[in-house]
Amino acid sequence: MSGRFITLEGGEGTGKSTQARRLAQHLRALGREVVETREPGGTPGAEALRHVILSGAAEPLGPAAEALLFAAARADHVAGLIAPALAAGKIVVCDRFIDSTRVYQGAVGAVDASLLDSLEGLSVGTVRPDLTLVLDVPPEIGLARAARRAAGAAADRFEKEGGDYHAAVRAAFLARAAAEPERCALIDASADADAVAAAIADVVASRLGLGAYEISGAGA
Ligand code: T5A
Repeated sequence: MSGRFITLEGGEGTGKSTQARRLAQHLRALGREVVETREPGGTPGAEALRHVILSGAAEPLGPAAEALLFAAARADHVAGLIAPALAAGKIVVCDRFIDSTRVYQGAVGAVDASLLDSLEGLSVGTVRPDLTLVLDVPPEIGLARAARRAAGAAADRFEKEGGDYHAAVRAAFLARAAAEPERCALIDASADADAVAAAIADVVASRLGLGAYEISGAGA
């Protein structure tokens, strides 16, 4: 038995967490067993590394060292949660995965692609997404949303970067979606959360055959 692996990617505040939750609710309403998870994190070991990375403690070590930490967290997450869930026939919905490393550490951080290839092979092996939803909004909208949600909390290691950085992140995600159209679906995430959820459910139905969409009224 083999499940399906769906990842959500995009810049800060594009609505990945909101839509991961909405998609999981939608698939459960269709009678599917769903595991909702996120990166960095998802297992106790990976959540501990999340704290180290997002606090900025590893930033002075440089993007390559941060890539090593993301890969270590991912290896634990894949082995401890994702691979067993897929083997049990479940649908895994994951907020960020390998494309985030390729964008933040690779395209923007300029970490060597061959190092990232090696780390990806070590951390995920053959566990690859069946479908990647790339959520796209202009960075100023995404950052404003993230700031509203954080309501006064300090920006994390990546949120505090400047406008050029977030524009480069957006461009790199668009390039990844264009380079792998069979795996990736580009979603205009500037609409309201209900409309984005409906667009995602349509894509999941057409690409993976996982049910037709009915408005659940779940709210953002
Ligand atoms: N990272 C991660 C790397 O550098 N390399 C890696 O390999 C990995 C895995 C993770 C950081 O780590 C970096 C990338 C990131 O910078 P995080 O805390 O997980 O940090 O941050 P993000 O993934 O960026 O999550 P955010 O919480 O910032 O954004 P989301 O999940 O995209 O947005 P969400 O759903 O939380 O929504 C934000 C706010 O907007 C509202 C929501 O209600 C919420 O208040 N909202 C909408 N408002 C209007 N219209 C809509 N359609 C809306 N959808 C959501």
